[in-house]
Formats: sequence, structure tokens, C-alpha cells
Amino acid sequence: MRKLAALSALILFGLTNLAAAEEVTLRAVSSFAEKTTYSRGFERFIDRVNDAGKGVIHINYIGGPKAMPPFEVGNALKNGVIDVANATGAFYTNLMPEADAWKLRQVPMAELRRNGGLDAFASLYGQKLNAIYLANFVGENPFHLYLNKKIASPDLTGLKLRITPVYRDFFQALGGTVVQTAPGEVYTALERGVVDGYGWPITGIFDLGWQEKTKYRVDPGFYTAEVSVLINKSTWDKLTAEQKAVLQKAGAEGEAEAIPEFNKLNAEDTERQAKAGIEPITFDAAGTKRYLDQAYEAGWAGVIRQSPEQGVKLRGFLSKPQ
Ligand code: 173
Repeated sequence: MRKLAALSALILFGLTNLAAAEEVTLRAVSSFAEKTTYSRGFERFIDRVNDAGKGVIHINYIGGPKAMPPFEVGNALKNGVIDVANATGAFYTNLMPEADAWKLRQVPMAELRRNGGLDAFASLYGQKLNAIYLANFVGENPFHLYLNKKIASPDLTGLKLRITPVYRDFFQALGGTVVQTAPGEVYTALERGVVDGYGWPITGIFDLGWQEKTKYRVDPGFYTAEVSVLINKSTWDKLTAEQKAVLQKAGAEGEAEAIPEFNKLNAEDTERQAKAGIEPITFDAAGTKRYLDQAYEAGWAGVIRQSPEQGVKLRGFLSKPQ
């Protein structure tokens, strides 16, 4: 009897140890501040993985820009300093200029997964970032130009604007002077009058208090935001099929729920901006058309200048069917 107990204890110990040895822990960083608009989808993803993956896979969330500057996240992922990143293409164009093309997406993510567009991106992620593209946690979510000086037409001459690569070619094409900063520096830049405005999506300006320093928003919005989960490829290749499945399922769920989520957030934040006294600036019909045409023309020209062959290919996948 005692022998049997000892034996079963041994077996139990062995099994527990085996399970513990099999659980893999991945290190994750977000390029956006913790618990803000563009980190929330990622944080839900981590919770899902940690719930469904008990004993199999665990994500250790190191944090946001306090843990790592957003423009360094791409490098850290590529080099395996981190295993999982929540990042937007604009933050790692130094490694993969084509990632800037995400902003020009006019077809649903589901369509890109069908039409070969995602395969084209995936191959670039593998080559340039040593990464696997998992999922986009932003639905339709336009960018806007926010200003503290009024304009009457789409002419940004004399204005100094905070940008990332998302807005650079467009704002410059309209005559603006641009200065790149991480989101964490926008408030101070506005407060000190270093910039007259900034580019940002329709949602999220309340996260870091920018409504206090913002007078106008130019309508309509342009492009659509993208913030995606990426996994280091060397890490990915070492995972079991079961571990990969946990990540893929949580990724697919997040990508699907981002569509209704952002439709709702877009409407809520538009209303909240009005209540905060942010006044919309609109142009006449010809001005509006010029503004939007210029956005796409300058945007694609920029991508194609950086990567002629891949840029043209991506334009085919990402553009609205004619
Ligand atoms: O403005 C930015 O920092 C930027 O490029 C971005 C991209 C996606 C979501 C939010 C901001």
C-alpha cells in the first residue's frame, strides 16, 4: 500500500513537472500606453490566451511605452528581445517600409485574408521583421488632422504638425511642416506651442488628455488605423500546434470583434469631442475631394517610392475594387 502511494506520488510529480515544462511563457510589449484605446484589444487578447492556454502557453505583459519606446518595438521583436508585440506599421517603417501601406486599406481584413493580400504582407513580415502577422485589432477607424489654428481650405502652409509616417506624405503635399513624435510627447508639444496640430485617429484623444489642448478637427477623416499583434518568428517556430492554436484563436476573435467595437467607439468619441468643444472644420465639396484625393495619392506615392515592386502589389490588394 505504502509502495503504491509512493509510486502514484512519483507519477503525479512526474506528470505535473512535464506539464510545467511544456508551458511556454512569452514576453509581450505594447506600443501604446497601457489600458488606452489601442492597447485594449491587445490586453483582451492576452487575457484570452492566458485563460485558454493554462498549462500550455502564457503571455507575460511587460507593459507599454514606459517599458519600451514605441519606435523601438519593431527592433526588439525582430531580435527576440520580446516575443509578442502590439504595434502599428508606422512605428517600424525603418525595418519594413511596406508596413506603412496598412493605413491605405480599403477592403475588410477578412477579404485580405481571402485575396492573398495577407500572404503578401506575411512574407514581408517574415523577411524584414522575422515576424508572424497574427491579427489586426482595429476595425474601420479614420485618421484626422487636429488643429489649433483655423483653416479655410486644404492648405497647411505655415502650420507645424506632429506626425508619424502615417501622415507625413499627405501633410507635406498640402504644404505643412512636419515633426515626428511618439504619442507620449504630443501633449507637451501642444502645451508648449511647438506644434499647431497633430494627426491621430478619431478615437483615443481623451486617453492622454489632448482634448484640453485641441480646438479643431478637420473633417472628413482619411485612411484607416491598424494596430496588430505580431509574434517573433523564431519563437513561433518553436511552439507546438496546440500553443499556436491558442494564439490564432484569440487573434481571430479579437480581429472579428474589432469591427463592431470601433464602429461604436468612432461614434462615441465624435460626440465626446463635440462636448469637449472641439469644432469640426469642413471644406466645400471641391476642397473635400481635393483633400481626400491628395491623401490617397500622396500616401501611395510614398509607399511606392520606398518599395516600388511590393508597393504596387500591395496597392492591388488593399484598394477598393474599381
Ligand atoms: O499617430 C500615431 O501615432 C499613429 O501613427 C497611430 C497609428 C495607429 C493608431 C493610432 C495612432
